[in-house]
Amino acid sequence: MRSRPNVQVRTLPTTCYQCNAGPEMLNVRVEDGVATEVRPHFESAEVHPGGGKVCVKAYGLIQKVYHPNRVKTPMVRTNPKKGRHEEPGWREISWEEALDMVAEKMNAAAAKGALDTSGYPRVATTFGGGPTSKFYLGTMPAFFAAWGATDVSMGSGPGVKCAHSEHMYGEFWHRGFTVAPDTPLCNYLLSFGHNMDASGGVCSVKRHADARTRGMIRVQIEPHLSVTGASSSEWVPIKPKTDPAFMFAMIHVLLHESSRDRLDLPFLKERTGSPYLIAPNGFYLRDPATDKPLVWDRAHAAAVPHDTPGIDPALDGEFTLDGVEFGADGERWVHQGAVCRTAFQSLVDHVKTYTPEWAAAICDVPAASIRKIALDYLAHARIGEMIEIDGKPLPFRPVAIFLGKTVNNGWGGYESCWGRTVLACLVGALEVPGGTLGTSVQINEHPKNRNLSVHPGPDGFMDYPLNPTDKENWISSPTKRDAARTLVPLAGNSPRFMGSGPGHLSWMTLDQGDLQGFPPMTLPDVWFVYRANPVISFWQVGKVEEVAARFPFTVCFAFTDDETNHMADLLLPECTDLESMQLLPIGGTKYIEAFWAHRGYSLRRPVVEPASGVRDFTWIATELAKRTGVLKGYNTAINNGLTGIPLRTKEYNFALDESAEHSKEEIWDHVCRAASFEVTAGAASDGLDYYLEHGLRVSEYPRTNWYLYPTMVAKGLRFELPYQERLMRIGIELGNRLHEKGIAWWDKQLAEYSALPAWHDIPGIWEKAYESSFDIAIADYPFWLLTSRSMQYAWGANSGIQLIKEVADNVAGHGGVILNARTARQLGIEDGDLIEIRSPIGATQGHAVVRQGIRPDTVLMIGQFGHWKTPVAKDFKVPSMNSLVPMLMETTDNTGSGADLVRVSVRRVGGPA
Ligand SMILES: Nc1nc2c(c(=O)[nH]1)N[C@H]1C(S)=C(S)[C@@H](COP(=O)(O)OP(=O)(O)OC[C@H]3O[C@@H](n4cnc5c(=O)[nH]c(N)nc54)[C@H](O)[C@@H]3O)O[C@H]1N2
Ligand SMILES: Nc1nc2c(c(=O)[nH]1)N[C@H]1C(S)=C(S)[C@@H](COP(=O)(O)OP(=O)(O)OC[C@H]3O[C@@H](n4cnc5c(=O)[nH]c(N)nc54)[C@H](O)[C@@H]3O)O[C@H]1N2
Ligand SMILES: [Mo]
Repeated sequence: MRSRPNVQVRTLPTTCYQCNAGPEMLNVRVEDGVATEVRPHFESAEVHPGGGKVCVKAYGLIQKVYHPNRVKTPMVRTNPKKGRHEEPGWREISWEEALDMVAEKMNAAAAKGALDTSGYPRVATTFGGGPTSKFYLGTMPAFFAAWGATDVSMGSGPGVKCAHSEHMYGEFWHRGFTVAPDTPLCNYLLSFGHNMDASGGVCSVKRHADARTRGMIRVQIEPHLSVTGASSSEWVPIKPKTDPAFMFAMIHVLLHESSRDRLDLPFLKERTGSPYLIAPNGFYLRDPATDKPLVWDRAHAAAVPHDTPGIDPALDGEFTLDGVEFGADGERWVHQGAVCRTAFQSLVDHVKTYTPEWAAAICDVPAASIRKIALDYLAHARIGEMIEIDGKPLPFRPVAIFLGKTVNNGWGGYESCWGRTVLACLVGALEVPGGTLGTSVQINEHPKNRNLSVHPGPDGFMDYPLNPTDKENWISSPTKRDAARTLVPLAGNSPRFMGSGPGHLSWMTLDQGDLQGFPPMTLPDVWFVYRANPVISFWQVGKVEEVAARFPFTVCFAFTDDETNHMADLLLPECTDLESMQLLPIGGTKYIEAFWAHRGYSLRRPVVEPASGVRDFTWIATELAKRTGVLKGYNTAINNGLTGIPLRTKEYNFALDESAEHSKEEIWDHVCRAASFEVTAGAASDGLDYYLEHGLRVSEYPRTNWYLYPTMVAKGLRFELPYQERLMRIGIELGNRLHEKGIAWWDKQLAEYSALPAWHDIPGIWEKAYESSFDIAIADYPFWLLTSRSMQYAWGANSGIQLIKEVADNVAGHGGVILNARTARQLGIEDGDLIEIRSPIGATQGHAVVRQGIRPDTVLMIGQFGHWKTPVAKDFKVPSMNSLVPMLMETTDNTGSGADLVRVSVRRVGGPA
């Protein structure tokens, strides 16, 4: 860059967390107080798995801070009518007035009682962007903690659209809220619809490139050829939502077409529930003296408790035995001479008919291809080999399976997650080097190290904070609008897992009427929205838009106008990425492939003076705490660690004076001191100045912590696979509770609690749901409409930034509707033609992008657009699937999630623009 005389130039380190592949460091060049350039942060090259490089999205931050359409002062609505076609009539007001107004509404709500007549919190928040919004909220979480009952369950994009089923099953089975391959060591990777070269961020892109250079084979199995598919060894165009059948057939090949001793038998015997015996009613056969599940010990030819030392448990086989069996709700059977198979034998029998030929017809993939992939997977697993990590010998199993968000979510999510995890167990590749890893925990403690969340639970497995399903403790009336604790045992109750139940329940019932047996759905008195745009990012956005317009008092933190804050009563402009301050946890193991060999903290800091009129979140939180009378509780919450690190522990004390008001610098200085102490194991306690100068502080994070296996061995625990005895029991109990209340509308979901998931017509669920809900013939909607990530865009969050669009326009697939060349020919459509895409609930239009790289029965829209208010984005004229996907109980799975897909028709309506 040219240098000009007398210009003060500084390069300041800060942190980007625009999507959940982060956070990562960047450098910003600032000339005379103006941010002019984003640069890599090579200072962290040694610790950052991406070598300090910066993601494309970070380069948009300069235009973001100087966006001409920014909201730069609080604004109040003057038009009491709300709706797409109502102008809000924004009037500028002072921060004093705005904060007083919020506090007055909150205090008025509190005066009526924290919960409303239906038992729902009167204050609700919708924070978007996966988990990332929390890392921009400063001390707001401490404010809400001090405030009390807040409903975090009104759905926006994240949650039910987003790896939601995987979050629960992954965390249940192996503390994997998010699951990833151990890419640095993996040699053979199957990806069912995970588009990591777009969605994985810098660490992932670099790691996958390095892995492919050293010879890792990556097979991309997905209906459309994503950027990831395009750089993989092979693309397998599978039919949408049939992935479980493919994986079931792989299991068949491993169990029925190759010899048993090619599997990891010690892993199956010692680290899984495979040898457990199944009694006649489908639950474990137990020892009457200890209640422990029994296994057949080949060494002594006897049935013994699973944890008896020195035994050789049988994997295969059927035995005639005595014992007890526990069912649901305390049911107990005593057996004499009962015929019992091992869990493993049950699995073998279960997949007997799931041949590659059987799957071929379902998945529309040749049987030979499925068989070859299964055998390649097995051949690459290197069963029996060890590798040294940080001086410790660990099993080396360099094969993994990665699932994308439409595969691991909604119906088919359970089957896919189970199939993937069972395939890992068969070759001993779960939670070991080279294999499949969990990379974060949210439902369990402890976020800083997954291994600390491993505690012995029932039957030799890990414990798990299931929501109660027994008669005495079942939470019969929902505590939040998504009813997670009532309907979803696996959701747990962690404050860190925000979107834990069917987040669309509120939108659906506010629109379609109440659910029988549940209290009437209510609107919250006060609704806060931040970095979420449910009127664009959710399903059936036309309905969401109508319901959002009915909320009595909506406060939106606003960057520019957007479709959701168009319905707000108050807009509050906060300091954005380059203007705000927060200390963030960095490294360790986190979402997607952000697992590092270091862990610590990095600072997001104002690199430029904030625009006049915008305020830092920490200041906003403190002001709200004062005005609502919770300042002390707010300070206590900060001291207790609501910013991510406690200020007071047994080892140190950097606590704030709880009765006083503190500036943002003071608060973050204390947090920084605690962070320094933690990272240096007590050697340092530097505050804010250190992080302002250096940007981050990390220490080594042992790579052995990436793997749960050593902890499982040390604690003598087994992974709860393949047989889901516990899930079967809670499913029956949940059904009993709901039926006692006369609730039958969750019965389809209850059927998902099976011990061994069987194939059922998963795509057919959508087809039947549409036919029964809309009086249509599904044949009139012959195509599956899917969506896919764009690397340049963080959801819709940066769609108003010009530079991002300029880059994206150079990447194939943006800007229209991707459809297959043959399909296009049959429909008389040429590349660039204007086409209509119609689902049973509506129609939208866009330009055809004709490609070979998509199945003939599939169309695809990249990203989430369809904006009608967001500046810049509203002129894209790019359609969105979200106006076409209905919210239905039938398309909701037992975890409460759905999937981003819908059946549509396609027709030409005109030529190119
Ligand atoms: N079609 C389609 N829809 C999808 C998906 C898809 O793949 N395709 N994916 C789904 C998934 S998995 C997810 S997680 C969700 C995400 O969906 P959401 O979490 O709802 O996120 P966005 O749509 O990105 O909304 C972000 C909003 O924040 C605003 N914003 C951006 N920066 C700032 C800022 O600095 N300050 C303030 N105050 N506001 C800001 C933007 O203007 C935008 O309105 O989307 C879901 N929806
Ligand atoms: N740059 C960037 N990165 C992001 C995000 C972002 O917005 N921008 N968002 C983050 C978030 S919140 C999430 S949830 C993740 C999502 O990350 P991914 O899971 O990678 O999600 P997508 O790219 O939406 O979808 C991946 C692929 O799924 C395929 N697909 C759709 N349906 C099916 C099916 O039935 N079977 C199979 N086999 N494939 C199918 C599509 O072809 C698509 O290419 O990305 C995260 N990372
Ligand atoms: Mo997501």
